[in-house]
Amino acid sequence: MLERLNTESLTRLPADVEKPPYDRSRLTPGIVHLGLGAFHRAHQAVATDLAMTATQDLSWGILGVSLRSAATRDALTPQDGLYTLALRDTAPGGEPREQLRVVGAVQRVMVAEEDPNAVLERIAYPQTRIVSLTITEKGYSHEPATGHLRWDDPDILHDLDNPIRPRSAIGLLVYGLALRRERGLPPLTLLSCDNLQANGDTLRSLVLAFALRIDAALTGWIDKHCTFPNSMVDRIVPATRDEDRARIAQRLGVEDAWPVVGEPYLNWVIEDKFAAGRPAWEAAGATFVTNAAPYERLKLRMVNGPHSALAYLGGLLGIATIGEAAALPALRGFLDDMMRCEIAPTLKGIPDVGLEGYRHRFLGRVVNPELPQLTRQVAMDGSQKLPQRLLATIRERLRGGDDIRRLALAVAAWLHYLRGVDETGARHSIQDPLAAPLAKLLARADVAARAAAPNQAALRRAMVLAGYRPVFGDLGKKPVFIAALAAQLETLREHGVLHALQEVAREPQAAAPIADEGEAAVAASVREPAGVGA
Ligand code: CS2
Repeated sequence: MLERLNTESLTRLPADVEKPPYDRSRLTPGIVHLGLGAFHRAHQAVATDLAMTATQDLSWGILGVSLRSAATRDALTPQDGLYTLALRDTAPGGEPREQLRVVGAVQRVMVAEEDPNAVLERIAYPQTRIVSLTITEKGYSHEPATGHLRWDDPDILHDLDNPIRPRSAIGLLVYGLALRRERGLPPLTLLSCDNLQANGDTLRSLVLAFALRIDAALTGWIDKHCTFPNSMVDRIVPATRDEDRARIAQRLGVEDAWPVVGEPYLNWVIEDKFAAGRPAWEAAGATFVTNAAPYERLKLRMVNGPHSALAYLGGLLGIATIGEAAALPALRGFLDDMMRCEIAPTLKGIPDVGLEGYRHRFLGRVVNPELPQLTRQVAMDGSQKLPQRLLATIRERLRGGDDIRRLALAVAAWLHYLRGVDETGARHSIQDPLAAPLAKLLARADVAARAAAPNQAALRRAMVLAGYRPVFGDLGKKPVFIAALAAQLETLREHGVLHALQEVAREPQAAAPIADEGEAAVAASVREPAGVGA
C-alpha cells in the first residue's frame, strides 16, 4: 500500500510536482472558507498558495469549513491539509498534458454541522480577516428570481431560534459577526465566489436582512465594519473520479485521497474592497477592479448559460459528458449561434474583452478531452442557476424586442429535462432544492394543457410553467416569452432535441449577429488570464 500524502512525504515527491516552497509550520489562519469543495480548492486555495509563495506573507492560511459532509475533513486531516491540483489539457500535438501542484494553503478542515460553535468562534477569531464562500447557489437560502432571503427555508427558520447552533451559511455568518462585534474585533471581508450576479451585494443584503431580525444594532455594525466585494471566478472543475486519484497517486508515488482536477484556464476578477487586507492573489493572475458587475454578467451569460444549455440538451439526448455534447455538430452550431446572436449583443462595452475570442475560447474549453464533465453534474440545481445564466439575458433581449428563440430553447430544455427521462428512455434523478415544487408544477402544467383546446395546449402549458415565480419572476407575465417557450417546448415534446436544433438554425435571424472582430483584434483585446503555475 502506498504511503499517504502529508507533511513528511511531501519532501519526497518527484521533482516535476510543484510544492509549497514556504514553511507551512509558520502559517497563521487569516481566511475562514465556507464550502471546501473542489471549486475552492482549484482556485482560491491555490491562488492563496501562490500568493504566499510570491510574498512569503504567511498570514493567509485557510481554515476550511464543510457545511455538512465530513468527507473532505476525513480525507484532508491525515494529509495535514495537503492535496494535489491536477491541471489537464491537450498539448498542441494532441497528447494529454497534466501539471501537478500540491497545495499547502489549507491548514485545517472543520465540519459545521458537527460543531457550529467552533465555526462561529473562528469567524470571531482576531486573526481572521476574510471569510470567503463557495457554497453553490442554493447555499444562500435565497429566492433565485429576486435574491431575497427565503424566510420559509427550514434552515433559516431553525437558525432564527438557534443562535449557537446555526445550520445555514447565512446563520453562521451573522452569529459569527455578532460574536465579533461583542468582542470588539477588527473589520472583516466577506467574499462570495459563487456564480451569482452581484454575489457580494447579494450576500450583503442576505446577511443584513437576517441580522436585522435578530438585532437591529448589529446591522449598523456590519455595515460599518464589513465589506462584501463582488467577484467572478471562472475555471472548469469536474468532480474528481477514481481514475484521477489512481493516476495522480502513481505520479506522486504517494496516495492523495482528495485531489482536484481542473483546466489550466483561470479567470478571477474581484472588486478591490477588502476591509482588512488580502493575499496578493495577483500572483495567480487575479485581476482587481472597482466594479466586477460587467465581468460577472459576461461569465454567467457567455459561460454558464451555454454550459447549462449543453447539460440539458445533451442530457436529453442521453449524452453523458459536456465535451461529447459540445462535439455534436448540431449542438455546437446551436451554441455558437446562441452566443453570437442572442447573448453577445447584451454584453457590449466590457473593458478589455473581445467577445469573439471569448466565445471561441469557451467552445474550446468545453471539449477538453482530458477533463470530462458529466452533463448530470452541470444539470444540477437548475432552479438556482437559470435566473442569472439565461433568464436575465432573455429579459434584456425582450426589452429591445430582440429574438430569443435559442435562449427559449435552452430554458425549455431545462423544463423538459425535469421530467426525469431522456430521449433514449433512460431515467435521471432531479437534483434540485426545488425538485418537489417543480414536480408539482410539471403535473399542474400537464393538467392545464389537457384541459385546453388542442391549439391552445402548448401555450397553456407554458403559461403555467413560466408562472412559477421563484424562478421566472416577472417573466411569467411576458407574452413574448411565453409564446417562445411554448413553441420550443412543443417542438421538444413532439419531435425531440435534434429537430428543435434544426428548426432554430433554419429560421431567419431577427437580429443581426455582432460583427466578427477578426483574429488580430481578438488577440490584442482578449484578456489572457494566467494559467496557475503555467
Ligand atoms: C457549471 C460551472 O456546474 C455548473 O453549473 O456551469 O460549475 C462552471 O463549470 C464554472 O462556473 C466554470 O467557471
